[in-house]
Amino acid sequence: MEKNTHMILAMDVTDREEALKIAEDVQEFVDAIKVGYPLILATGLDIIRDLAEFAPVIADFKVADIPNTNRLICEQVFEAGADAVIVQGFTGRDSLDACIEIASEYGKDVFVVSEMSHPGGAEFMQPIAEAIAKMALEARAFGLVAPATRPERVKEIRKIIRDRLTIISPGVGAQGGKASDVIAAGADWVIVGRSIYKAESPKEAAREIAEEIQAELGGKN
Ligand code: FNU
Repeated sequence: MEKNTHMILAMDVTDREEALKIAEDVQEFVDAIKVGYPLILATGLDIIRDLAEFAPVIADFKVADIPNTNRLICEQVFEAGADAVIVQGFTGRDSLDACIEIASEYGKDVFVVSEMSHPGGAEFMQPIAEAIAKMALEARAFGLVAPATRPERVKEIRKIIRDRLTIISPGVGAQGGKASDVIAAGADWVIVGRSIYKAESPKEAAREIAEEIQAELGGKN
């Protein structure tokens, strides 16, 4: 995945035409589009290929099953045209390895959730987040998903993985996180959903956040 704008759009609308229109409008400001259950259950798996015309697609299925089922899920995701898949880490090393094995067969990427961004994410996941980050590093995942709502946690995760894995960070805007803070804390990409797709002008909303990120980076990328 190329790192230009440092921004990923979470496309959680449930209408195909709306999704395609937004993708077209904001494509210059995003490095990838993340799709998950809301859009895929509403419109079908083909939406992945349709959106891939505009930007690489990350399939946010938070895959969390036994290795064999994980393997079958990841095969479907990559056959459908996704460039990356988001999987849970708490299911353990064998489950993660199954996803990474399939991803490498397809030449695609796996992101592992270490700790979720909502308040409940601090309840059970935060205490095991560092261990998940270490496992993802050892398993050679492509990156981690860490909370933009808690930039200090992104900093901790960054210390563990150093520059060997990437970090994508949801929770900017609607959940209270600030793009520049989480980029400063060490995230490679912020993930933004509602603040863009619910804005009166998704394009202008995306432009504003992209500019905030560029200002934080001061052109150093
Ligand atoms: P927005 N998401 C998240 N927190 O928010 N995949 C996590 O810890 C995580 C995620 C997703 O709040 C969420 O499902 F692992 O509207 C949604 O698609 O900006 C997006 O990130 C955030 O959307």
